[in-house]
Amino acid sequence: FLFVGRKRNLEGLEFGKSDFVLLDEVTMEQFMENLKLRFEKGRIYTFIGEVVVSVNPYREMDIYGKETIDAYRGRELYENPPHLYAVSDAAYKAMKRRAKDTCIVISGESGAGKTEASKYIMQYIAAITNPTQRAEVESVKNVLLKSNCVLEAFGNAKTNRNDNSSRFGKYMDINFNFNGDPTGGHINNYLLEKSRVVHQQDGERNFHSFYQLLRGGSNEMLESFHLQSDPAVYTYTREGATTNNDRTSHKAVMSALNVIGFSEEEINSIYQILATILLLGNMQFECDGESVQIVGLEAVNHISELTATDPESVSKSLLYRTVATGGGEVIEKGHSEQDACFGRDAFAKALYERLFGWIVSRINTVIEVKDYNPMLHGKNTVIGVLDIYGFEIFDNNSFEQFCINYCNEKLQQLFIELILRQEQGEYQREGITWQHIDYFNNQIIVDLVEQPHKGIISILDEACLTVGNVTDTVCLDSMDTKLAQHPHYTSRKQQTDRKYGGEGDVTFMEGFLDKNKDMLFQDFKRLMYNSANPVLKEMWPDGHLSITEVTKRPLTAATLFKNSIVALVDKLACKEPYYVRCIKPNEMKSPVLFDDARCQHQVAYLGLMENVMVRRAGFAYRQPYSRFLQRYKMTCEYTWPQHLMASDREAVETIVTQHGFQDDVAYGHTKLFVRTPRSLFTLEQERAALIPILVLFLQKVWRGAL
Ligand code: AOV
Ligand code: MG
Repeated sequence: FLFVGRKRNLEGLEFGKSDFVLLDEVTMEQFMENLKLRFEKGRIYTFIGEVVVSVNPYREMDIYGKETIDAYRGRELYENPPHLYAVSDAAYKAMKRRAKDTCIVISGESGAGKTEASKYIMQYIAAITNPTQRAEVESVKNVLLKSNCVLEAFGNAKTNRNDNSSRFGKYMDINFNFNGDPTGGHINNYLLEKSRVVHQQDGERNFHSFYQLLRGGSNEMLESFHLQSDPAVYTYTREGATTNNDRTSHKAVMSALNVIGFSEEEINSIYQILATILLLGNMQFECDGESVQIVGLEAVNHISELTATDPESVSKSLLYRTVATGGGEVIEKGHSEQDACFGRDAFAKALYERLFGWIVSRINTVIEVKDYNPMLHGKNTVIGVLDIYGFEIFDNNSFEQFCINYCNEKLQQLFIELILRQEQGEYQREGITWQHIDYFNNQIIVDLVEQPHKGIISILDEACLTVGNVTDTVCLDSMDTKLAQHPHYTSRKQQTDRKYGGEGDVTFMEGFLDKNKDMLFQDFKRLMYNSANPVLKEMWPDGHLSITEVTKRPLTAATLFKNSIVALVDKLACKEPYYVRCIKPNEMKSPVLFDDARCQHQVAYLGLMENVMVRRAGFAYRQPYSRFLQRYKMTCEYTWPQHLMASDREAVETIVTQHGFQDDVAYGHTKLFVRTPRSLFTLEQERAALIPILVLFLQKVWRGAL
């Protein structure tokens, strides 16, 4: 009776099954029925074993407060209803108790709730650590949390799928000391969608930061930057309207930058760069028959003032480029009007990309772990949180969607690998025999994209490096020929099927080669390197190279991206993974609509059914003997007082045998494995039936009746 423990917070069956492995049968129908029922009852999280499936509620939920945090802190996964906090706590416990590096991988399509989930996870970790409120730890936590606000302002934008869509990938390591308190962290960012700086699809916006500056910047600031507050005035922000949020967000971002430790000078430089980009966007060129000129020199003066460069160099870099001739001679070549526009846009995009990269590395210098001595402080462990751009299909899909969707395929591959490996590893460690389960293995899709010589990236690179006029269409033709036999390759020209997991076809080719080449004239780099503003200069270290020193064939954007994603996957693969699988319930951002077809589609391509099957084909539940005993000993009359003498395992065997499900279990070295949920149900029911009797009994004891 002493083992009733703290009050458990389990849900009733009217909310459906809290774990998909508990379904009576693993059919898509039952899976969907359960998912829908839970969504409608406001239960947005459901387990598949240790994986949390989340459905975006599209409304504020009262499930993230202090009380909930307290309920999950330090508890085992199955002791509470499914929640992000349960998986966060599991990752934290593994890290703290077993000194394991862990990671939480959040996946799902655009708008499914990944970024929100990553923030709740970080808030949870912040809330449960540093109980003694040590100032230096508090400050690390504060910076980690505030970095979200800054990165979202500069890296997120409204798309047609999500009003706050991440346009970069983010992987954040949080470091912990032997006490389990955060000591620092590191952020890796992946391919920012910089083309958005100069062009957005209908109904979309540029990055939030621009509107925040225009709406939230003080009059003095805007005046000194030569800006007007109306985004409609600027070509780069013309399409997107500001919202009321922009003003409040601007304040929050300024304050976050301060808290993180950006100096006044640095903050000012950040906004000067944004202003420069907006002014660049409005710059026009005209051809007077012979040479190309800038229309209206005022903008040149403003840009030179904002970037601390001289006006002649600004206009020169916009109108000419330095080229090395075959004979080693260096000449200045005037741009055509078209080249000038291309150069201007490439410059604007590069300014933003470098600014973003610089902000991330500046945050990293603040949060990097300093003075950590493993001899003194014990092993330095990490929890990594991955929140990357989700799979997306638009009416027009381009190079960015190709990269984003490739990245999602890679993560799906990792999920397949690790979930299988994790299961197999656990059975092996515990000495249990295990039967293999078959999956659709998307490795074939990953190979199609990344294989050396024959993959899509290689074919693209080849086209980019070929001298002469290789157009997007020529490249597509070459791809159509080379990949004709591939079972998963089609192009719009051949137009039959689809290539990626989404509905409809995803084809993309226009502008691919330019985006892959990602060319920026060296003249712009030199211009920025020569800036008198040290912050700006720092962002362009490669600007000191003269045209003859510049590497002829830099790696292409796709190859750089591929390399960074391969490195990311390696980093994740050596950690103990925890998964959050996000589902978007509908396309209307509605809190009540559950679009069956859309949801089923996501369940299918996320491989959730296979996930349940693997979990079930093996053993649905596993629990360390001590835990099992603690929870169920009350259901067995023989364990008292024998259990005092017996080992935990022997006592568990007694309980199992008494309930007659000895054929349904396997005994591992440290854990009991239960094959079907039925057995556990029996125990749970019996336990639930006993609790009121127990409570009555205890009340009587209190009152002295017994
Ligand atoms: P994403 O990160 O998965 O998309 P977000 O996390 O930005 O998606 O979620 C999209 C929107 O859904 C948010 O702005 C919220 O309005 C709402 N939402 C998501 N999760 C919750 C929640 N737990 N509670 C309340 N509202 C929520 V993308 O970055 O586009 O792939 O690239
Ligand atoms: Mg996001």
